[in-house]
Amino acid sequence: MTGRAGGRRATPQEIGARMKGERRVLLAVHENPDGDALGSIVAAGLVMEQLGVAWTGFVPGREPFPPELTWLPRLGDLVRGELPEAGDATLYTLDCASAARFGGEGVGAQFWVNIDHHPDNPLYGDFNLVDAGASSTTQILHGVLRAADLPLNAEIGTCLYVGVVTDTGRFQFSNTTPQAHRMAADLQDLGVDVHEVYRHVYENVPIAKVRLNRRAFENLRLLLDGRLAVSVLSVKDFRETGAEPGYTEGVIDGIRTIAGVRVAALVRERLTPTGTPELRVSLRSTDGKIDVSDIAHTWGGGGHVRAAGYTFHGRTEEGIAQLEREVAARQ
Ligand SMILES: [Mn+2]
Repeated sequence: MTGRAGGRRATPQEIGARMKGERRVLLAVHENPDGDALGSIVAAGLVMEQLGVAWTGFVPGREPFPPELTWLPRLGDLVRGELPEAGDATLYTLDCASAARFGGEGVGAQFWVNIDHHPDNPLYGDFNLVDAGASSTTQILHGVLRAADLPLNAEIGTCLYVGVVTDTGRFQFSNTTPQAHRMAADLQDLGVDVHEVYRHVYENVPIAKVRLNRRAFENLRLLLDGRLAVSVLSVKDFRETGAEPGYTEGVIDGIRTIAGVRVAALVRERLTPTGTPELRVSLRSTDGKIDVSDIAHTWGGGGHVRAAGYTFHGRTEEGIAQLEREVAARQ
């Protein structure tokens, strides 16, 4: 699905005004949610609560959330699995590069608001607030709250902060803009405890995740003279370390630190219910010169220039060989 008939770009003020007038909303984010997705959906839910708007939050899939994020408020209220009927509720999708990413193609929403920062977002909503220059979706939300004078307190601010601190790699990645720092300063002024967030997100790692990380380094392959680093995590690696699927969050950030690496890839093997092999591939471009979202598009995935992902249907060696060819063709 591309745009809806009559769909258009909307300003933060327009989105904020619409939020104030809502009676019921359905909030949704993408499958395998990261800190930005969960921070966005929970922050938006808390804002709705303050406005007296009834809200339902939906996260596709049934896999547990990444352990470093389970302390966020209201996660237990989020609906998993099947997308609920929108009914008369306005649908807000957050951090979703495409309608397919939250499983919502054809969802019966009367009005659809699309808030995102992925450059390849096709503006599928009735209102689209898509800013590829924003470091995180929570930064765009913060802009909406400030532009329309919507409720913002330390609890909401903490959720917004989690999105920006994780999506910018703790204010280190190339998307760390002055605006990201200004937002962080504003949130700190509201009472967000940044060290407490750091403790929760980065010093609360389950030992099984540390072991999984070690496996990722043990399984590392340097290809194309060290310019492509690929690590494979097999079903066996998860079983033997006791790690859950959500434990891979951030593992690729270790792989990308290796000197000389221009593209880092983390390949997770999965078996579909029918028993056919499937790979979830995450990609990072370290210097930004190789557009990994372009590579991800080859297999129907997407993302940003420097961070993207896709699903490969086939065997691991074939998937890696094809990835190697695509990277080689772009350097
Ligand atoms: Mn994001």
